[in-house]
Amino acid sequence: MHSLIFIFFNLLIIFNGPTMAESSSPSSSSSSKYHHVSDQRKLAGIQTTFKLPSPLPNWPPGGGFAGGTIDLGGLQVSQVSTFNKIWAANEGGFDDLGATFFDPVSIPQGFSMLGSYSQPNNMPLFGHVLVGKDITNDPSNPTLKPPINYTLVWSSEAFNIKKDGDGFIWFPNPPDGYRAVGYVVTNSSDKPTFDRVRCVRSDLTDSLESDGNWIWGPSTSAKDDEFNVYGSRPTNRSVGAMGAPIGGFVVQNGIGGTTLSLASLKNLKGSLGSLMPNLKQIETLIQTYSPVVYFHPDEPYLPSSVDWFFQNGALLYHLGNESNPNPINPNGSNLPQVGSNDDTYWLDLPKDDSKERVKQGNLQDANAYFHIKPMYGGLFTDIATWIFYPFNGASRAKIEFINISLGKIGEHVGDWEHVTLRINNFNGELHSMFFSEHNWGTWVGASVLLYAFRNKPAVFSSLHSHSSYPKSGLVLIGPKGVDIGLRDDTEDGGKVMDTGVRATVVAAEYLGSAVVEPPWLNYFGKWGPKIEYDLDKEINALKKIMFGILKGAFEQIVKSIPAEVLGEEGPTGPKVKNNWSGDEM
Ligand SMILES: *[C@@H]1O[C@H](CO)[C@@H](O)[C@H](O)[C@H]1NC(C)=O
Ligand SMILES: *[C@@H]1O[C@H](CO)[C@@H](O)[C@H](O)[C@H]1NC(C)=O
Ligand SMILES: *[C@@H]1O[C@H](CO)[C@@H](O)[C@H](O)[C@H]1NC(C)=O
Ligand SMILES: *[C@@H]1O[C@H](CO)[C@@H](O)[C@H](O)[C@H]1NC(C)=O
Ligand SMILES: *[C@@H]1O[C@H](CO)[C@@H](O)[C@H](O)[C@H]1NC(C)=O
Ligand SMILES: *[C@@H]1O[C@H](CO)[C@@H](O)[C@H](O)[C@H]1NC(C)=O
Ligand SMILES: CC(=O)N[C@H]1CO[C@H](CO)[C@@H](O)[C@@H]1O
Repeated sequence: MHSLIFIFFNLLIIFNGPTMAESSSPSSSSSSKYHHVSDQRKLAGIQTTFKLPSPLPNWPPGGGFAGGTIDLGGLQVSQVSTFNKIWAANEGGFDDLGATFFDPVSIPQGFSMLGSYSQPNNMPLFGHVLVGKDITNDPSNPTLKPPINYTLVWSSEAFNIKKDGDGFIWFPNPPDGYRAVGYVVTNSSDKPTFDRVRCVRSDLTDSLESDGNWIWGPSTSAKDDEFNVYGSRPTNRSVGAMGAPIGGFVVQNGIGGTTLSLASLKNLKGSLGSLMPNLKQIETLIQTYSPVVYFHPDEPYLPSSVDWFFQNGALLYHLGNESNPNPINPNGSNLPQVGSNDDTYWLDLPKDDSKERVKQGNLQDANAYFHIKPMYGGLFTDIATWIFYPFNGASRAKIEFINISLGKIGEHVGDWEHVTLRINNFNGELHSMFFSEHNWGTWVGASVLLYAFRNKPAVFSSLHSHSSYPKSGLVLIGPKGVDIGLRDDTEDGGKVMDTGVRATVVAAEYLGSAVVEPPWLNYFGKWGPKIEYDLDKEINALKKIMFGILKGAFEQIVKSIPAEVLGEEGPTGPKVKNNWSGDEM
């Protein structure tokens, strides 16, 4: 993961809803030694209800994990994933296929709706929305109350689009001391009845924001000056933050539009550990969902275990004593544990002939390292899956039909990459997965993922740079609308790693001392040396092999990479990355 690039091109041709929608419908295949995946399959639409390819295992017993309901502190929540369609737009949104709005049905006895659900029509129906029940037995201060009125936020009446009748979106006006946590959707202009939905006592709420995942708007891409529907997430999303979203949507009514803001729920009980998987449950989760990583057939720089890297000659350098690097103990126990990003230490490849061999990694021995953490008030378990590559190859560029290797640009020693599984703590089902790409990334819902076999999602690692993608092919990172950019190539070419085979849980802070962190995890120095090269020299060397219009195009690419990125700072380990204790993005 070189910190290069992504943000510096004013974006880009990369995965988002529409691209993914072309991909795959998940399917199972029998388990054999090597599983080719095909992403030529067409994703089913909303008429189909998504199910994971294989049945869920029986989770080992213990604690509140997969317990079906969660007590947030006088407010019990349960999740409902059976829906009654209220209204659909059949135009606009992803693939111009529209979106559908639903109410939860088959709500368990005693529970009430907290808000409606919505999703795009171009993917199978897959989602849930929380319903709530007051369990305080205190009529003077209940945790739920009906709204006292509704405000019409939007209606489709003025929109000349293909639609199933007209849709109306209402904001429940809460009584004093309560907040609305979801919208109500109707297919008539009559105000919904007050018993349709409940508002939540303010102390059980936190702030909510759009998660940036577009669900629908009247155009085929989100336009700022139009009405748009997005997924939602709590604003405060650090590990252990208590905001808990109901799984509904938020709307943005053009520029300076609606100010009626919904809240997220908040877990007042706090004890997130009781909702989280214990060690046995973690093992089962990893065996169920461990990502399967496909490397490019031309990839020279494969992963290794950290121990292999240390045992095969990696060296620890200290500023001021560069001529005396030290070998590293297998588990990293002699690495400095300074607890902050210390620029005075770095690792490097061995100096002898084994250098080239170590750069290539050792796939047979490669481990995957897992970090387990509670998210969103304990509603989800995030399982970050880290892979170590001794070496990250040079960036590659595409200029029209020509491939160019950018010399030394982008190369570095010590490359940490990750993907993150997000597991639903009500039932242990995979909810979504984060793919990290350079210093950016993409969330993909479980219904859109490609599965290598059983319930194991496929990950495609890009040639040289090891960015993670949910499908194979070329991704061009660069200015929009031209056939020029840095290229991330991924392909299912026979080199593959099931991260569940040599799986090591390296951190799960909520389990206290049950998981012992390996010493290398608390080495906060650099995993590779700072790379210094003469950029002009590199560029001029490359320009010699180009001609005419290509020279200009090439300069355009290289000039968009800011100078500070080119004199790379040296890569850091998992704990030093921004989101070790935060949400992805
Ligand atoms: C209109 O909404 C009601 C629920 O209020 C639902 O039962 C009905 O099916 C909806 N009509 C259409 C055409 O979707
Ligand atoms: C409910 O809101 C409407 C406007 O949406 C307003 O005209 C009406 O007076 C309100 N009713 C109550 C009881 O506040
Ligand atoms: C976010 O949540 C954390 C953990 O509960 C808390 O310490 C912090 O104050 C919160 N930040 C904000 C801005 O609410
Ligand atoms: C330099 O490194 C060597 C080998 O680790 C060590 O013996 C020596 O004390 C170090 N010198 C300084 C000045 O830190
Ligand atoms: C790391 O390895 C050393 C031997 O090289 C051993 O003494 C130590 O106990 C190990 N530490 C851990 C945390 O595994
Ligand atoms: C460019 O590189 C990609 C990925 O390695 C390869 O598939 C493609 O054939 C190359 N194109 C040319 C013109 O060499
Ligand atoms: C690199 C990255 O994804 N950083 C994000 C980490 O999470 C916070 C929010 O929790 C975002 O603001 C960062 O962009």
